[in-house]
Amino acid sequence: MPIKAVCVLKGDVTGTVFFNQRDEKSPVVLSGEVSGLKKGLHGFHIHEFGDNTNGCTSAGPHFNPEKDDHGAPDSPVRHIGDLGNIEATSDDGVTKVCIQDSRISLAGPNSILGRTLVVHADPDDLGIGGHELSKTTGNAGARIACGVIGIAKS
Ligand SMILES: [Cu+2]
Ligand SMILES: [Zn+2]
Repeated sequence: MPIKAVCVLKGDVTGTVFFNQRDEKSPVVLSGEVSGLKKGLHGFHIHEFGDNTNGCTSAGPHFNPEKDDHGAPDSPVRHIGDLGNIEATSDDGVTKVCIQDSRISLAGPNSILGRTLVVHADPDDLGIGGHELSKTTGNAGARIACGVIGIAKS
């Protein structure tokens, strides 16, 4: 039974991202788009809480049930919520989101349902930038849009 989720991003930029997973053991496929980004890389993460009461700040830190350091999506050492970057190829255009990830899930202990997807102002340095924040946030800067990931109609 496939599982589907959706997130509507709101803030300085806007977007919609769909999540599809064939079954609990399969990778999650993200597809969608974000409009209005500045040209360049933008950190893209699942944060722990689905709480937006004080804007994207209330979403808390990166979703990290295994208490690891921040890292690249393809690194064995990463937060579960670490999805790397999305790249805008021009200013204020539409950026396609096309990500497949095997660590997040839509069910079980690594489920991202009810958590927050965040887009950042700056590039995620994937844990290797040498900044004091590299190992916790990738030094990705401000949270410019976010939305809670909810169950979608299948
Ligand atoms: Cu983030
Ligand atoms: Zn992280």
